Amino acid sequence: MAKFEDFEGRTSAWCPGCGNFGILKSFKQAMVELELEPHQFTIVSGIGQSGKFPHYVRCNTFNGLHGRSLPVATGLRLANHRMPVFAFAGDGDCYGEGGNHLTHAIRRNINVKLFVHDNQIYGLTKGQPSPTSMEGTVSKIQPMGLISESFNPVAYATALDCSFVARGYAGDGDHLKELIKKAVNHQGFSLVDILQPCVTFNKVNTYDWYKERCYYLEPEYDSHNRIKAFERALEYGERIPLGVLYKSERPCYEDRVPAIEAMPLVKQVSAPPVLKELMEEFF
Ligand SMILES: Cc1ncc(C[n+]2csc(CCOP(=O)(O)OP(=O)(O)O)c2C)c(N)n1
Ligand code: SF4
Repeated sequence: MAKFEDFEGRTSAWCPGCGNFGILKSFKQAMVELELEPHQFTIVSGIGQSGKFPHYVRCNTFNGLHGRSLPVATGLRLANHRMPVFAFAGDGDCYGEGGNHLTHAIRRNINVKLFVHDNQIYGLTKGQPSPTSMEGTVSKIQPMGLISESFNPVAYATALDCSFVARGYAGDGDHLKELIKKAVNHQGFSLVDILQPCVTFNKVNTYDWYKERCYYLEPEYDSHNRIKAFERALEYGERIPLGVLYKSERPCYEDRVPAIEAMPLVKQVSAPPVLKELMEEFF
């Protein structure tokens, strides 16, 4: 069985105190407890501080383009649907530039687990407001305050009947680890929006700010009740619920593709020789 240290990747370039460290630790602990070995899963990312995540985990990885972690993850699942695929993205990466991919991954119900590092800011490009920044946020490029309303990812995903919708917090590693395990064990597209303090550029949504507001869903909370889930998903401000907000058991996309019913594409006979010759003409 793999140990925590077996997932050790390269030395991190994140700022000391960044919420990303909590996410990294919880993820590795979850892999250990799920008894997954580094070679047994793949993680993909887009661009941003969150996009560096695959550099810091020893496993199969792919660092894609800004906003494009989900198309890559979808392709990987169709090539080998026996391999768990975890997508990591920033709030700007996923809810901004990659928003359209999110919509269609939810609609298709591709069996990918998406973990969004939601620091309510563009971290890597030095603190511009992102889709989840609160209205009125003051930044260097919005000195009079942000005039757009904030995007609510968990309400959006619930409205789209997303198969698994959860919210975690980078400041509570044990709770986040359990959420990651639940998302991995769920069959279907899973979104875990993770509140992540950015200690360098986001001086509003700090560890103290979250501590005052975050609360845990009660044990008797019914995550299958979509109307109630939507009510909870809309809560953001004075109180912020953490936990599995919504679950909907729907068939996964991979289970409905006839071409991979018998075996994954990677195990199927490779292209006929004539195609190989044609391809070689291009090199
Ligand atoms: C196509 C494209 N557009 C814009 C950029 C510039 N860019 C790089 S990272 C980034 C913002 C990342 O913010 P977010 O996704 O919130 O991640 P964080 O860095 O906060 O983790 C932007 C706009 C890019 N690299 N590629
Ligand atoms: S800029 Fe913010 S998000 Fe990026 S590493 Fe530093 S604290 Fe983390």
